Amino acid sequence: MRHLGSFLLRLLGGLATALLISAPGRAEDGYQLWLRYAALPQAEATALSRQAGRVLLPPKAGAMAQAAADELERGIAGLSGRKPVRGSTWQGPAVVLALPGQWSALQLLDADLKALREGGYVLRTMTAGGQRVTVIGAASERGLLYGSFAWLRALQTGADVARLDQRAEPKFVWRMLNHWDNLDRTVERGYAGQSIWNWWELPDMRSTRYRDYARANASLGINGVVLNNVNSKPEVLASDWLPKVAAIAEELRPYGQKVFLSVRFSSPKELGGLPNSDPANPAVRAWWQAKVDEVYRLIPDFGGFLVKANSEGQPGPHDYGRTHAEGAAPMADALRPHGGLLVWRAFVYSEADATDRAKQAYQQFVPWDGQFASNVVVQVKNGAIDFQPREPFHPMFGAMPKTQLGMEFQITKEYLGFATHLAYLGPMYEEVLRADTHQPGGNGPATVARILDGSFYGDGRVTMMAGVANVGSERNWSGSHFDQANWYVFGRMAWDPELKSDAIAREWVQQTFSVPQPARESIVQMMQGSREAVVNYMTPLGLHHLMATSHHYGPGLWVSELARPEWNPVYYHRADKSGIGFDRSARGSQAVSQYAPAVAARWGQPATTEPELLLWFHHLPWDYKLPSGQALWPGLIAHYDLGVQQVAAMRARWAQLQGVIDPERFADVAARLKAQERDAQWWRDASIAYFQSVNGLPLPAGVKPPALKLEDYKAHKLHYAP
Ligand code: BDP
Repeated sequence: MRHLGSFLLRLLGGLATALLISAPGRAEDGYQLWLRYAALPQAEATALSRQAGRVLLPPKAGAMAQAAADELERGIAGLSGRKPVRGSTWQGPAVVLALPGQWSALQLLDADLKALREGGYVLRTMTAGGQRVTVIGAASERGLLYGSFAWLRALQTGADVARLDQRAEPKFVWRMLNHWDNLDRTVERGYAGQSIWNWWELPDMRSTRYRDYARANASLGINGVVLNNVNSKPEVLASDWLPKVAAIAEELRPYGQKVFLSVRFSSPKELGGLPNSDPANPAVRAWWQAKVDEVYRLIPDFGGFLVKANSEGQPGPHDYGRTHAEGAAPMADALRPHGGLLVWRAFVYSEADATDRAKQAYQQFVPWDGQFASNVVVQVKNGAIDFQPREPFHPMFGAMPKTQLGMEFQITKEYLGFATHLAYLGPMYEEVLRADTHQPGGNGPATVARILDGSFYGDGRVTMMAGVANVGSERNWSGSHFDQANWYVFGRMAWDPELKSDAIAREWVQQTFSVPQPARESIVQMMQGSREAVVNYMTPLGLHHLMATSHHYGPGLWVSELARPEWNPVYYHRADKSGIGFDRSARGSQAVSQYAPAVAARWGQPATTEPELLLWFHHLPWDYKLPSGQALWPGLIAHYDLGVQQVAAMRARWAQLQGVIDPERFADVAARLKAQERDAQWWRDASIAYFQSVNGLPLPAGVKPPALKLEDYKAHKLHYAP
């Protein structure tokens, strides 16, 4: 009896162990991103292999339709355990890729398909020609590609795929990634290894990663990729470099992405040997024309150029006394006959005037509204300073109705703890896109999203949303598993800026981790709060740009000795004995006046400015009463403490998932969260120590003093930070 009992116990123990081991699945390294196509539960898998045992391709399928079918095969095989048969005859249940006029059984759908915008698709389960079919239909092969990914996403996120009826279209014409990749394979602000472009080995050798990268982009609808850093080198346009670019273009083409290059304004002089690069010089115009023609001979569907001019030491039209619009003209004119786009960045600030950096882009662009050519998009960062954990929306949005403005978000987390800290950027993108600019003169609400996607103007303009990529040579692509979600959410919002960050997080989690619903929801909650945690421990209440010099990782609030005033954190927080914050109201720099009157009025007064942006717009005494009832000094400290607590809570949440998440990814995330908690504490302590040294105020009762002295925080230097 006792033997039997212990045998049973051991058996049960063994079973439990087996369950635990099998539950989290095999170790995963993250390479497959959200395209894992992990097996569905048995009943669903069987139903799927019945419904999707065949994939029907239109008779004259081109590369993008082939890529769509490849993905369907890969996905169905993974999810159902059975590889579908590819065919072109109408028999039995099937997934049908449908373009107008190509299947007689689907004639009724043709009008709907033709009406779709480029890239749009319909997903529909229906009976046609006597068969139960799943139709993935579009006006063009690009739509078939996006529709296939969308259907696979629906399968993995619990949609009722036996009764599907969806229609979707991209809201932006251009959905772009900007790589800040250098030609030597280093990546500016890259935290995921080297550049994925192995320039040295190109064009002869082509990594299989190029296709997998293109697949991931296509799954989100990304259709443009700028290959190289905005701080560009002239060599990228050299005749012996362009074949490398052409090779990448070839790899991305079947997945619907055009390549773009960042080019250096002074290329005519530096590469072409001309005496200058003055846009008014006919020889300069001719040089650009010849160069662009050469590029298009090699890459007929080349996307265009991205230019950073007169910014942070880059050459530009101001060098010749010309405006940005004048500077853009020669390149725009050269690209236009080929259908090429010129993206001109608005991230500029004066080399000479340090009054308020937040005002300078507006000053350099808005007066020239309407002067940029029809194939130019001016690319504006989400906020007026520089990719901070929180910024108000850029005042240029809505202020240049006659100019095509595009969004530039940063996906790579330069100012939010690199790939070390977990911060899901969905809520940040959403906050900016939803913001109401209150600009007059358009249709409906003037949100940033509606201004950018053109619906506010309704004039069929060229629209664009770009994200600075966080992709590199690391096996998991983004340096950390959760940073994959930032690539994902950027792409989804570039498709539709009205999508909600939590819904996107849910989708991503469901495809990325095969875990039960409560665990999924716990991960989503952790993600949703993560960016606010960073704001709390780094730059609460509207503070900004307090990061250490050059690498921007840890705190550097005390830095004051850098050559230009606006490179120093003290320029931004302006803390002294009497108060803290940057006065951008009518009493201060008047930056608020760049916003529409309703917004200027709200942000012009501390009482009507939301606490999240208070010190962005106002310099306030340390005893200023916050809406919470607390005075500013204890209120500020409370935010730092909250930030640390939020990271601790994220860690605790994650710890509960041990045994549920596969061990490899579990351990990697756990290690990063541990480092993040340490860094949050460091930010909190260093910030409190510094501000206390300035205001001389005691710590409120119950507040823990910083672990070290201010001098120790100042002395703490990071070597070789990426
Ligand atoms: C800043 C980065 C710098 C970039 C610059 C830019 O620190 O590396 O070159 O933005 O966007 O945030 O041009």
